Formats: sequence, C-alpha cells, structure tokens
Amino acid sequence: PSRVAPYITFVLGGPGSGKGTQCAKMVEAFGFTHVSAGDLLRREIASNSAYGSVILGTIREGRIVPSQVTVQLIQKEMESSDNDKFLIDGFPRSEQNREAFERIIGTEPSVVLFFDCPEQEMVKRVLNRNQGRVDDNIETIKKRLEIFDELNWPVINHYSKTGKLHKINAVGTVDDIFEKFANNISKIGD
Ligand code: UP5
Ligand code: MG
Repeated sequence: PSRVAPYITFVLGGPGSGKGTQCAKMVEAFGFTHVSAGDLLRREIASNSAYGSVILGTIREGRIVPSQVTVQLIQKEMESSDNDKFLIDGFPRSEQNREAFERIIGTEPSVVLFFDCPEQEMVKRVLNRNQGRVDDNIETIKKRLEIFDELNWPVINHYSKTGKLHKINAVGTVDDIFEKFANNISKIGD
C-alpha cells in the first residue's frame, strides 16, 4: 500500500553492536532499504567530494559529522529509492542529529531499534573486523565509545519516553539475536 510518509526505522547501538549485520538480515527478510549513515559518509570520502576531507578527519577522531551533511546524504539516498520502508543505520547519534532529521526530512521514525551490547564485546568485535576501516583501531574505538556514551543516551531516552524504543540484547549468535526481535518487526511496517 502507498503511504503518505515513508516508514522509517532507526537502528541504534554502539560501535560494533551489530547494527549493520542485523540490518542485512532485515533487508533479506522484510524488504527494507538499508541506509547506513556511516557507509554514506565513507562513500563521500571515497568520491573526493567537497566534504570528504572534513568527514575523514571527523571519523578518524570518532567525532560526529555536522548534522546537515549527514541528513542531506540520507535524504538523497531515500529520494533515489522506490521503496517506502527504510532502515536508517547508525543515525541519529545525538539530539542535534535527531532534530536536524525531523526538521529537514519532516518525518519521525515509526520504530527505533537499540542494540544493547557490553563495551568489551563491542571492542572485541570491532578489533576483529579487519576491513581496513580508519576508525577500527583501539584509540579511535575508545573515542567512539566516549562519544556514544555522551551523546547517544539522550536520543535513546527520548525514544524510550515516546514509546518507540525496542531494546534488544545484542549478545549471542547473529541468528539468535535476529530471531528475538524479528517477529515483532515483521508485524509492523506492513
Ligand atoms: N558481529 C556482528 N554481530 C555479531 C554477533 N552477534 N556475534 C559476534 N560477532 C558479531 O558488526 C561489527 C563486527 O562484529 C563485524 O565484524 C561483525 O561480523 C561482527 P557490525 O554489524 O558491523 O556492527 P555495527 O554496529 O554496524 O558497527 P560499526 O562499527 O559500523 O558501528 P559504528 O556506529 O561505530 O559505525 P558507523 O559506520 O555507523 O559510523 C562510523 C563513524 O562515522 C562514526 O564514528 C562517526 O564518526 C561517523 N558518523 C557520523 O558522524 N554521523 C552518522 O550519522 C554516522 C556516522
Ligand atoms: Mg555499521
């Protein structure tokens, strides 16, 4: 059925909590379009765009790229899709991010997934990933965790208050974690 507004799910969680991995499974199972904010920013760096060097410096330091830059990339990606069901992965990371999205896109998410993972497990996963990401080193991981702690909790708390938050224990096998929340997700967004 066609909708007035797109159906948006925000996917939140610390670095290495498994956002990207679980999004891939949701795409396969439920036909969402996966929009990873981090992937869009990395694509921007690779394309040598005007913002590329600023984004690279920010990601190396584990800080957050200015909201307008990220929201514009997300907006372009959503507009270029025929789908009206989106997973927005790794965004919003701060209240500023959240407000910019609401202002520029003019839509709120229907659901917010939060993958809750212990810090030492996140560090272990990120250090084992080995995909050449400039931020997968112990110094940057520490900064990513600090920034997450400082800026992400207000966003989580906001969606908890509005009743949109689904908190998921992110420890276990990839398939076990998926099964724990997939039933709920398959019922929504139809
Ligand atoms: N893995 C996954 N699930 C597992 C499981 N259940 N058991 C064991 N291993 C598991 O997984 C990480 C690794 O763990 C993989 O090797 C996987 O196989 C394994 P993944 O699914 O990739 O986790 P994810 O949560 O996606 O981790 P990621 O590192 O991508 O999270 P970040 O939030 O740190 O990275 P992101 O790409 O979103 O952002 C990177 C940077 O971009 C940020 O630090 C920031 O500087 C910048 N950014 C912004 O400024 N603004 C934005 O809006 C977005 C990003
Ligand atoms: Mg990711």
